[in-house]
Amino acid sequence: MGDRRHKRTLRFLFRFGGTGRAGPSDDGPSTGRVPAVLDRLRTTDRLPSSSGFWRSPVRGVRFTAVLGLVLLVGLTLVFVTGLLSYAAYNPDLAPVNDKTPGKGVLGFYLFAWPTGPHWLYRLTQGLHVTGGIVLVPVLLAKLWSVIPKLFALPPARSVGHALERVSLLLLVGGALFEFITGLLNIQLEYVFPGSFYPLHFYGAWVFLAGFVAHVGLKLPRAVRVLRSGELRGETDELASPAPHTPTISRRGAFAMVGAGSLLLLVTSVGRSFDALRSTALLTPRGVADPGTGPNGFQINKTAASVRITPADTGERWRLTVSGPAGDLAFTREQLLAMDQYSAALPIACVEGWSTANQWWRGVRLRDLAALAGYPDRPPGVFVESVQRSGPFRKAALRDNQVRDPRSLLALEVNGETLSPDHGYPARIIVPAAPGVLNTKWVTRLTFGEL
Ligand SMILES: Nc1nc2c(c(=O)[nH]1)N[C@H]1C(S)=C(S)[C@@H](COP(=O)(O)O)O[C@H]1N2
Ligand SMILES: [Mo]
Repeated sequence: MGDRRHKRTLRFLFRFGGTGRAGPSDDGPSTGRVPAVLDRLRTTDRLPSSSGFWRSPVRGVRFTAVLGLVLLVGLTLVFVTGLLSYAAYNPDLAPVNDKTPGKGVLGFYLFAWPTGPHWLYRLTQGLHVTGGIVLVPVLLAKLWSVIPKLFALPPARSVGHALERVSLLLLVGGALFEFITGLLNIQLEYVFPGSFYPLHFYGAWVFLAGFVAHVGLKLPRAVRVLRSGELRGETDELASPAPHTPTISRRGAFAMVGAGSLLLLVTSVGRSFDALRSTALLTPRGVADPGTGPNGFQINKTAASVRITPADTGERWRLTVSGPAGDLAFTREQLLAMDQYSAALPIACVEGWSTANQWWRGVRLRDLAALAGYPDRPPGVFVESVQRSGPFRKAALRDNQVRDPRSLLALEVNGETLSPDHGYPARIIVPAAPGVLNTKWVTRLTFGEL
């Protein structure tokens, strides 16, 4: 029967615009599918705007719906942990912490980042970065599954359809932008000096606008399609009208996407766990080999890379503590003579990597606040390092962070003097805070004035 239909089509093509190269004898053995010669003749199907152009038998609303639901959950997690990451910087506390001062109402959700549990930022930022990496194959598969619609003509059938397509532009453009800026930032370390934060922050909100619109429009259908198991009378506008013979089943296609995500997961999670660090193939290391021993853990920037010389941190170095009691200067020996406290805390970087707890030892920030003139309820503190240029050489900490008895001006780590690369002579360590707030090579603490 199919053969007869082909013949009819052939006759039609011969009368209207056929090339004349093919004759009925070229029809070849009947395969029940469109003969190859017809493929060449139907020139309209060679345009991506024609549904006949897209012939993968894998495409279909069910395939797209499954990927869509995975992304709904996954991207929501990545978005929320991203917002948390911004809040964790304490941007509303002081201009020095805020890379997007023009955010206006987009900062509505900011709150005082807590100091516990001490692994909080390790968790949220690990989820943000590793989650984003793992979702890459799902995102690509989802975009592939709907690509025929990108070329569908007319571009807009109605005002509603035009609005929907604009929302898709925000969604797809926003998602690709966020993935690309995020991946570049963690792979290449600050490729957009200073501008990564605003790009990634505003891009996230553009993405969200498209995401919310898209979920609102599509979620009911996706759930219906997946619940009922079949399309009851609905057309599958994503399925090819003339699919190729399958070379992979839908299940196989899902398995392929899943395997891609799994591969990214096993080569990424190591960024969050010391024992797996060597498996984190996709994680750049600030310093390829931090060595062994007490100071042998991940180093973000070395002292040399930010041009800190032994003269900056040697005999002449002082810690200035200021507050209502005036300016007090201390040598490292004087700090070591004060009451020393220990805290087991990790370093957790915005780039997603984190270390296990390190055993820090030094002077409590609240004790230094008391010396500065705040014996009871210490306020926040403005921290400055000897570093003369570059980002993250200054930071502001909130009062809850100063008050936490585990917040230290650390002088030692894991039982040894801090190494130059980990912030000798003194560095900040605060529970649950992002690495950027753990200023190294500290030289001045100003309590109460941020
Ligand atoms: N002065 C100064 N302190 C700094 C930084 C910096 O660039 N300059 N980088 C911060 C960042 S982004 C991180 S993740 C941690 C890393 O600490 P580590 O190198 O000891 O692991 O240090 C923080 N302290
Ligand atoms: Mo960092």
